[in-house]
Amino acid sequence: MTTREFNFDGLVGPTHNYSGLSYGNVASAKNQGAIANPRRAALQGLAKMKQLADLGFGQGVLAPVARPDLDALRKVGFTGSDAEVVSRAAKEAPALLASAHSASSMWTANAATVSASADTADGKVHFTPANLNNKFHRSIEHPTTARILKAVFPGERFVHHDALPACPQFGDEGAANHTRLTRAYGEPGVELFVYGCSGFDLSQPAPKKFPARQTLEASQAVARLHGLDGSRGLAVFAQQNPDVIDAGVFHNDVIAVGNGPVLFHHQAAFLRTAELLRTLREKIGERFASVEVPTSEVSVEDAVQSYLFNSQLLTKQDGSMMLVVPSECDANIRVKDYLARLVESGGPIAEVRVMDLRESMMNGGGPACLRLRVELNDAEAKAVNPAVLMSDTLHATLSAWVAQHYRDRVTGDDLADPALITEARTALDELTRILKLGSVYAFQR
Ligand code: SUG
Repeated sequence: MTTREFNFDGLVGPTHNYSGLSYGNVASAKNQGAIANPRRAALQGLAKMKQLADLGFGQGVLAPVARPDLDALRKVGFTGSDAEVVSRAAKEAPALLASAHSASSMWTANAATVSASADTADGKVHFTPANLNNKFHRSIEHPTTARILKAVFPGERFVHHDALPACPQFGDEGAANHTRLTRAYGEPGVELFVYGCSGFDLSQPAPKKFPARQTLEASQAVARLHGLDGSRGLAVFAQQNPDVIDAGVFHNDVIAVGNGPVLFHHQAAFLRTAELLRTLREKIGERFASVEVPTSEVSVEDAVQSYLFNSQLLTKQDGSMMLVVPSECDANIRVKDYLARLVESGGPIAEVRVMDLRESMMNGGGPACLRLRVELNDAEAKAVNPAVLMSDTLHATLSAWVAQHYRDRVTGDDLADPALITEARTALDELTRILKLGSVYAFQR
């Protein structure tokens, strides 16, 4: 039986826009008010999926949640017809209108935390959708995300939990703060949960400027739910360095990425680095390798600007590793030079591949944000809804679907256009048929 990693990328939805909704995310703030191109954004994402599928990696696609979310606006007091709700929100609360339109579900690293069956006490793959409690526009994703995950991973091999209680003490951002390390796929591993602060013990270190979105207690709850009790896989909890959160590292995957026995991370990523690396070496054994990037070579600021660590670290068929980085890494001379030295060094990372994901990057979402990793053995892979697995045909179908339904320009003003509601619904209704998801959207139920 073979076990391999699949990446499930989020498809960018038709209302992709730049509204500066994510305080603490430097790119989101910087690009507030910029003109978005949803069509280009979706095609960039599909091109990444296609490239990785062509290289032989397991690749799937996750549908976006439906936007605008008019129910979310009705819940906060906007009444009347759909068009009236949108026009009142545009006048009285533009930030709420933007929240209801955000295409943020594209960043599926935040969709859920996933534990491999090799790690869990009951030998099943576990999913906990992230409550994304720190930002209103993201906190309204999980009900639909949960339905989509159930439609993609059906049957008894998969266990779907509810999102954690929706309060800041249980703030949970999903796989963006979770990395699975293992000697080899299919073997029990260490699930590394990285949190920003304690939700209950306020005497613990915490960032001073920007919010810590993930709490220790949320990470512990997910580990308990998934049965990571050490009988097979083991949960390890480590705190993010609060200073890097204040420098714009709003998720751990902006400063570290792991795969197999390798952890690629910045020197300043964690609060107690030496202790963490010792634990990982002890649990994973000799093959564990830390590739630590020193501040003297790449500053935290360059890491945040280039998204060097928001890369995909993938094991190729020959066993060597490849790093998929955004083109912003190529444009930053210090990062580019570092990557050249990294490949020459003869370490575990043998290749770097650059991809253009600019539309997503302008909202702070790089290659790693756009994908949810799921390790699957043969039997589990067979149980996945086959309509979501990337192929030449699916890529062509989805590209044509995007070309037919997506605008190439969306500004803040466009969000008040009621025509966007119908356009998005028509597109997504058709998408659920292409991906054979059933009626996952509220407007279909
Ligand atoms: O939650 N940006 C997302 C980016 C998420 C990146 N994901 C990971 N690092 N895994 C966020 O901050 C910006 C939307 C706007 O400003 O319009 C936004 O939601």
